[in-house]
This record gives sequence, structure tokens and C-alpha cells, in this order.
Amino acid sequence: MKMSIKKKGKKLLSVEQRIKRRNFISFASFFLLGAAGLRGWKWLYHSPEETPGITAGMGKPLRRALNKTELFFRNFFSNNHLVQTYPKSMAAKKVRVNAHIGIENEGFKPESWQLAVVKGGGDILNLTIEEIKSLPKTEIIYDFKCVEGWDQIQHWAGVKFVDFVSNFNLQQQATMQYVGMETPNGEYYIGLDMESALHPQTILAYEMNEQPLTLEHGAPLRLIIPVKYGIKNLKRIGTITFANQRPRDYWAERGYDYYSGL
Ligand SMILES: Nc1nc2c(c(=O)[nH]1)N[C@H]1C(S)=C(S)[C@@H](COP(=O)(O)O)O[C@H]1N2
Ligand SMILES: [Mo]
Repeated sequence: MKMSIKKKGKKLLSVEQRIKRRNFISFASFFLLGAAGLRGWKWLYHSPEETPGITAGMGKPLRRALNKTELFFRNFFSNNHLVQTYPKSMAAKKVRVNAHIGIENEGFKPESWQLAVVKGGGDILNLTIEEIKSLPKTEIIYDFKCVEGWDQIQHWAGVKFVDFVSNFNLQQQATMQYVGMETPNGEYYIGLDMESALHPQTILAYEMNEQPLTLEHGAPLRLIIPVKYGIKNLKRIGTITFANQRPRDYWAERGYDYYSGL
């Protein structure tokens, strides 16, 4: 006689039937989950890469997940989140010089330098350093951090990028998602998300320790963006552009995080 389980008078499945059934279910779910996993993996594996050259070969879905995390943190530490500042007395007297990509050419003449702001539609705004210096000056003393592992409290001054935007009527351009900046010779270039560019501590700097910027530190004009690592703090800005696509970025092309936020 077959063993069977009775409950409240109802005849339930026999033990053998139950085992058979369970085996079937686990086999079926193993197979289904496995197939789903394989499909998922194939989808990831064969997914298109992000726009080539912008981020070193990473699949779009993975990058999208990362971008979502970025967005979360970006909003979390919104514009009002300020980087810590320090008293003037703590600023380094001997400011470290780190890299020279795009600024080593001997032929550069700071006197004839002009900043080109590409407004779009063929419209370019050319500005002299005097025009930029005529805007309200902001200073900041903060801990500058390089991805290579050093940091230093430094004192910079210039015009806030957000003030620059409003003074030169670039509000329309600032509704776009990204800002690009390049050296005059185009050899070093960075891309920034607009939120970070408009952050109240982001400045176009022309002074360091209350003195005019030196060539090795990026004269006549460099970017100081305390919410980002050093790599984004472009020295000797030649061109500024606005776009809804990520502008090219020298270190992102070489595998560093495009966002490079702190
Ligand atoms: N044009 C240009 N800007 C640049 C770089 C560079 O190589 N070329 N290096 C970046 C890096 S990695 C750092 S850490 C800082 C260093 O700035 P400093 O030389 O004033 O210390 O500049 C950034 N801006
Ligand atoms: Mo750096």
C-alpha cells in the first residue's frame, strides 16, 4: 500500500509524488534561472559600449548603473554642499606643480591669449583676461586632491564660473548637461557635468596666493573645481564649450572615472 499524507481528511499527494514534483520544480527553476542568467550575461557581454573614446570600453548597461549611482550622489550632495575651507595661514607657500600636458609649448604668449567661449550656432565669444578680471573676485582656500594620492591646502582666486555665466549671458548654454574645457593647443581637455561646473566653489582662477598665476600653474586662466580631483582642474584654459553629450576628457579616455568627483 502506498503511503500517503492525510490532512483534515483531504488526501494529499503521496511522498513519492511530492518528491517527483519537487525535483521537477527545482530542475525546471534551475534550468529557467540558468537560461535567464545566461541571457542576461549575453546581453551585458554583447551590449554596446558607451560612446567610444568618452569612457574606456565599458558596456552601456554597466555604465548606466554607475551613472545612476553618480546621479544619486550628485543630488545627495547637491549644490549647497560645500567643500571644507581653511584659514589663509594654512595655505601652502610652496604650491606643488604636478603635470604639464598641453602647456609645455615654449611658443605660448600669455599677452595675446584670449578665452574662446563657444556659444553654439557658430557664435564664439572671445574674452581678454582684463574682461574676466573685471568680474567679482572670489577666493578659496581648500584641500586640493590629486588622484595620484597627494593633497595640499591651496589658496586660489578668480571668478566663480556661475558668475561668469550670468555676466556673459550664458544662461541658455548653462541649461545643457555638460561643459567642456581645453588648452589652447587642444592637448589636454576635460568634461564636467553642469551641476559641478555651476557649484558655488568652482572658479576660473587667475591668482594663487594673492599673486598672478604662474605659467606652470596654468596662467593666464585655469579651472579650480574643489568638488573634483586634480585631473579636472585644467590649467591654461583656451576654449569653453557646452553640450548635452559628454565632451571629450583626456583621463576618461585613459580609463579614469569621467565624473572624478570627491
Ligand atoms: N593643462 C593641464 N592641466 C592640468 C594637468 C595637465 O597635465 N595639463 N594636470 C592636472 C592634474 S592631474 C593635476 S593634479 C593638477 C595639478 O595642478 P598644479 O600643477 O597647479 O598642482 O592640474 C591638472 N590640470
Ligand atoms: Mo593629478
